[in-house]
Amino acid sequence: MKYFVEQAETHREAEERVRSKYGDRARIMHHRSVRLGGFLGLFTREGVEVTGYFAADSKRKATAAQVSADPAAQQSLDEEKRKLIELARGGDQTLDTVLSEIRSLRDAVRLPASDVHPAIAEVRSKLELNDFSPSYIRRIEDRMRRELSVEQLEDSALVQNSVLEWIGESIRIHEPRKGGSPEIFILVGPTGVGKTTTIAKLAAMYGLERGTRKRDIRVLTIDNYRIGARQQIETYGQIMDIAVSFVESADDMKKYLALYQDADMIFVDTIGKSPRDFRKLGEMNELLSACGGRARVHLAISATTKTADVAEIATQFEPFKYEAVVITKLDETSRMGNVIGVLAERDKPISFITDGQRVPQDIERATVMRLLRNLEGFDVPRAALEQRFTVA
Ligand SMILES: Nc1nc2c(ncn2[C@@H]2O[C@H](COP(=O)(O)OP(=O)(O)OP(=O)(O)O)[C@@H](O)[C@H]2O)c(=O)[nH]1
Ligand SMILES: [Mg+2]
Repeated sequence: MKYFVEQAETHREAEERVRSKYGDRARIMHHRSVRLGGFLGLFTREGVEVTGYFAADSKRKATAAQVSADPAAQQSLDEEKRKLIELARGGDQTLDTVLSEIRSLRDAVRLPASDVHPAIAEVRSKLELNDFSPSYIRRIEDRMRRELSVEQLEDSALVQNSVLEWIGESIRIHEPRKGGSPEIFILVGPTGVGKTTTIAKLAAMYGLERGTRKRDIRVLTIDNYRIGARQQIETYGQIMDIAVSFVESADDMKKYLALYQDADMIFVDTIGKSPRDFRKLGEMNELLSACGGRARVHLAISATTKTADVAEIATQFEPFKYEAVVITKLDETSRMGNVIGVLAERDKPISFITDGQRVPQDIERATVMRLLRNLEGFDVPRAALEQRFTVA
């Protein structure tokens, strides 16, 4: 089989070049971004390289679809098979010749499957760049094939906006429900994801307005064991003038809840747990169950977590019946397709996003736009998408 390689500045230019140079039998198999031109590695510019092959002459070889529909094509394929068998029987033919005939026959039958439109291939590589899982990427590609015509696939802005809209649709944003008073907010999650920092940010966000007290806020922490942990939350409490109490048992928890029954909100910081430490997770769940059914549990997951780990965390913290996820450390990565994908698959909403170490500034309510804007390689058109995803 004959192959070709062509370079150009854009996909469309590369395709046109292939079509005018090689005609209708040229099939593009693969494309990739390359640097073009330049001198000694300097002054290069972005470009595209396409690789492809020449489809078999339709008079001689038929595609699978044609074979099933056309008796003449079937006859031609049978003829190919017969020749192949004869070749295999003929003692003077080498195995290589036989194998090469098998390969060309297989290629003729498989042709349509290897034709991936460059727009689909480009979206695939952008989604891979953002760490979206193969199953999430497959769903987006299927939707492109189903919902976008060939003309629409040529329109790169339209393709990008459609894909961003579909990603946006897969993100669920948590809608806080008004519970009884005091509201109890519990944050659980793996070690070091930023739970304590987030609790301090939330306490400030809900409790203070322009530095003055807005609501009566209390903080409980069940992290008494590690050196420094107690001091960390105590310091935040002192800065914000918010009372912090330390809880060691379910009885302690009940005692403090009774004591703070007139407060507006109680935030509960917890000890970071490995999602594999089932025994400790169980113990903590028992302690937290003293808060009763009206407590709202949120799970903190760092945006920097690997896909497989996000899935494991989401599963192992399920016994806490968390109703939403706080994504932390968004400032540390733009590759967060993993988190978006896993939460979309589990239909879990996102409540808050934290994007820095500063307390209390670096926290905001999650919005689809904020998450889309963080994606790598997409140029997010604010006006078009903001209208689509603005929270009422
Ligand atoms: N870059 C960045 N760092 C953060 C963010 N949130 C927290 N951190 C940092 O992450 C580190 C751990 O934060 P903690 O709040 O102690 O995390 P934790 O989940 O309470 O940790 P454990 O209690 O040990 O499980 C600290 O250095 C924080 O300053 C964030 O949004 N972005
Ligand atoms: Mg902590």
